[in-house]
Amino acid sequence: MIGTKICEMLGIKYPVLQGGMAWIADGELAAAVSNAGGLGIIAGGNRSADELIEEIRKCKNLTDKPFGVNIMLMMPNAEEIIDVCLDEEVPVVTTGAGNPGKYISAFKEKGIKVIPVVASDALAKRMERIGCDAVIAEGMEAGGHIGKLTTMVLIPAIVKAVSIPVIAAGGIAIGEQAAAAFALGAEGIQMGTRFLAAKECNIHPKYKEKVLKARFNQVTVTGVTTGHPVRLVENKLTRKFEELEFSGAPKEELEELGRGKLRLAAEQGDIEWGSIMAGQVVGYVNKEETVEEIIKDVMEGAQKVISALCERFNG
Ligand code: TUI
Repeated sequence: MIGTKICEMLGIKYPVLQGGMAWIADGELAAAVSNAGGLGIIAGGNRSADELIEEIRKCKNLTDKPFGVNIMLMMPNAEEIIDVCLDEEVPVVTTGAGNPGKYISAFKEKGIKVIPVVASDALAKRMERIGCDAVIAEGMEAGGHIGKLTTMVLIPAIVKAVSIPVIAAGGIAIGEQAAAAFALGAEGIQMGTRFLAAKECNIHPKYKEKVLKARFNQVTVTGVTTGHPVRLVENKLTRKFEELEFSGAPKEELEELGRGKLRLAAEQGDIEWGSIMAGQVVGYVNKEETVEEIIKDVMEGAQKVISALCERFNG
């Protein structure tokens, strides 16, 4: 089986991280991923400090394996979320939408691994310089808020730019894609969209059903004109957004339309006016499975592809 520096660093069996999806990734999903040998990650992005403590405790009750918390640095309560991670001594934090520099020494003192999400080689270099343990390089195939470069271009650029391990994210849901990520130099993979369909994922059943049924051509990107592109599944919300965006509506109006819409889809199940964030890989995600089945399928699939390639090229 594929073992990498990331497995050693994080104390996990498979180099598979579960994306810390806001409004979606709870203690139960994270524990299931960690119990299956990957690294489960609880979303900190949408929670109050007390709600996060509750999810962390739930996770700790369900697994004795390492897990992580994702911190959205641009959230107004980010510092409280960071304090919770320090107090609870969570083994790993991943960060998004900002620079975790100010907090690195506090995390280090507690032995907490820090792994920021980056979408450029310049930011990856900065993250290495300030002492991060690894980076998650997220290509624009990913769901939700996205950068500009594809995984195919971004991963080798970051692998060449830094010497800390690189975890590939964006556009990975099947063994072939995992194998490709390793070929590009990644030491691990992070998946979000495929875990949306996990039995242990507690999103509203209508969100899950939409993900299972969505075809490749139903995934779209809104917010290109506002400079905040978001990848999601087409519905009334995305059509309204596009209409406003291309009629030159002010930025504020567009931002107002997007506000609170992920919660509306993930918690309330409003799949017409809610934000159904998902990556380009959504077309590969067609059945509900346990987290264990998902990880096994992706890792065994990758192994098969790599063996077949060795056979083909080495005779
Ligand atoms: O964060 C994501 N994807 C997301 S977040 C989300 S929903 C949400 N929105 C607001 C609050 C809570 C939840 C849906 N999808 N990906 C990680 C990511 N981070 N991609 C890119 C970045 C990033 C962007 C800018 C990292 C750093 C950065 O700037 C740092 C700097 O100093 O320049």
